[in-house]
Amino acid sequence: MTTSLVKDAAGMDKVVLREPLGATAQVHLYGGQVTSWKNERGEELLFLSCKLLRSVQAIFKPPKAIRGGIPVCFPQFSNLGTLEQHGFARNRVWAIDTDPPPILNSSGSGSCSSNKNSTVDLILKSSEDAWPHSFEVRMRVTLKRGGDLAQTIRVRNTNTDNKSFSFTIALHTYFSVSDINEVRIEGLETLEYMDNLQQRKRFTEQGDSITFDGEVDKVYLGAPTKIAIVDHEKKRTIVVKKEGFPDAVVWNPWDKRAKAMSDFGDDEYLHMVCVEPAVIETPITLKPGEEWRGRQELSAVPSSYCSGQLDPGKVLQGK
Ligand code: TA6
Repeated sequence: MTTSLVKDAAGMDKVVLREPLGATAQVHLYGGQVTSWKNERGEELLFLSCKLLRSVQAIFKPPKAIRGGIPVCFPQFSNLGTLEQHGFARNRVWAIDTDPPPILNSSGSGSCSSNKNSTVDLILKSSEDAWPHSFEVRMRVTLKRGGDLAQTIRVRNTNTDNKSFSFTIALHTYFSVSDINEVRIEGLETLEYMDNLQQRKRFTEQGDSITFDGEVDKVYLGAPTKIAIVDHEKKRTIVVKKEGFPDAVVWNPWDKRAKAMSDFGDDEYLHMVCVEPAVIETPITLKPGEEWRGRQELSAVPSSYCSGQLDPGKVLQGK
């Protein structure tokens, strides 16, 4: 298991995590953003815009956010407030947290990072942000033996007066897919959702798995702890497990919106889908000294109906 701090082509600091079977992950300090997650065969599982990859210097200029990977939307999701779109955490430089407090598991005992995993701890502290609160956001990114990627994020209210604060938050994960027309999402059937393309009007999702034939921008409420992204062509299913995030966002900009985004290739909508654990409907409120915690764990498993291998439905039922 190795963890190393290096510079990328634009001279930006990033941490590279490696596990013995060959899987890797990269986390940029800028935005505290996971920007790569590869399986043991070196296949990239996250989407990062080629526009960015082709000309890092040209496109990637702070305070612009990195288009792809796992941006952290905090303390505001989308335009749900007075701050900039998706808050400021994704365009701040995070620091390496050299002395993170243990992450207490449900039995209250600490779970330090084990040597079976490759881990990095990052921290974002309040500074001259447009947000009148003192806070600490800690994030642990872990590449597990075998290649699963886990992300635990903790928000603490460190106000010294008795002021509480509220926030919305999302891990805005961009997954790489073979062809969006061949992808379906399982686990969100029959759920209530807010449609961001219709002024957040509420609807109920149809009973079948979600497929794509146009722009999608939905916030699923009370989403289950497991969601599966089935990529037929790649015979691969990504399982997203989440804790502490009641909602889940599904987004694909499709063609028109893709053309309108300067940091996104016109056809790149075909090769990505965002599935984002989130807290949107009911913001979190923390009193001074209080802490909120959320977690996502991503695993990529081979799937193919014809071979009788993984049946996403069974996965979601934990079978
Ligand atoms: O998560 C979906 C969403 O909120 C969409 O509405 C779309 O705006 C997307 O995020 C990307 O936002 P960005 O600010 O990164 O362009």
